[in-house]
Amino acid sequence: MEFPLRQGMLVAHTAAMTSPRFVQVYREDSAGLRHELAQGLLGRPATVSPKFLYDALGSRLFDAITELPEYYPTRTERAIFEAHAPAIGALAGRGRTLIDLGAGNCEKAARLFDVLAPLRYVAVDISVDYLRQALASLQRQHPAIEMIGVGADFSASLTLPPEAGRGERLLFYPGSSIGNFTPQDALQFLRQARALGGAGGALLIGIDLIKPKPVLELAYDDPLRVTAAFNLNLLRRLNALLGCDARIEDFEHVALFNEAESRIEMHLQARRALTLRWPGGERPLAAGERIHTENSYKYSVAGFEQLLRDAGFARTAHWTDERGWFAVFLAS
Ligand code: AVI
Repeated sequence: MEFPLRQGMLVAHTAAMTSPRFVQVYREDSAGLRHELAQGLLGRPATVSPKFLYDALGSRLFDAITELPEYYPTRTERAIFEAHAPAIGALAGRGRTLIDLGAGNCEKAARLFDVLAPLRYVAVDISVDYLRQALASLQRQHPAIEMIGVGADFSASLTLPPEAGRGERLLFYPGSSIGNFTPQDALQFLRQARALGGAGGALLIGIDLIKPKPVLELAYDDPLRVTAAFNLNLLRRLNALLGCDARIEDFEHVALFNEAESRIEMHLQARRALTLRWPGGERPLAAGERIHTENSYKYSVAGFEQLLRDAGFARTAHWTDERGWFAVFLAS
């Protein structure tokens, strides 16, 4: 203990920075969710928004999907970040506020802390409860980075509470999550991202690219049937949230690549004629009729560059893997 005073000061400083702050903005409106689900089921074709895929079990199933050999996006994106981290860091710049949209376990952003050296890390997810554990342990490892967890639903509108702070912002949206928006909604999202970044802001985003149909379809219909479980879990959510009487054994998981729309579609297909019933409504389904549950759009590099330009980003750079299956874009 040669320098007790300095050491004491260091401990005090570290202690001040070891607690992430949390702000919950999103409030669940169960009547609104019931209405949304009922309207979707009554549509032609019937639909359920993919946002309902992610309850506690659905999120675990998605994590399991990312470990499947057939689901290439997660590991391909990780390899791109690993291979090009110095170049990405050099272009993105150090000392920014890093805003992680859909942070989950915060792992992907944390891997970039070394090259990005953010001053502040804002992890956004639908519920701060999903973020608490991950952020607390990350804060212990990186006491000098100010950390804030925000519970917000940015699928409707991309805004942040004042606690997210200002400073030069780098928005981070990995995993090709933008692929789950229609191209029109993706454009709207990118425009909002540009506005949220403000002057000097930038966006680091992962995009799944068009590739041969068999590769795509296997990634969304794996032989272990984890993706099938992920999709079928929606029926449990329908039952829990809407009071519906869906039986999992009455449906099968369907995933197909719609080449004209450049998207993987997931559906739940009725194995027999049946009627779904819930308080205040019902929806007959013929044998083979489908509930459309998710789109996952695949882009070309040129197509996504154009979308970024249409959203108002002036400069873009991108990195891909050697097979050209996935791309990471930096837009400013
Ligand atoms: C979260 N999102 C980017 C995934 C995707 O690939 O579209 C969701 C998913 N659906 C089935 N498998 C994975």
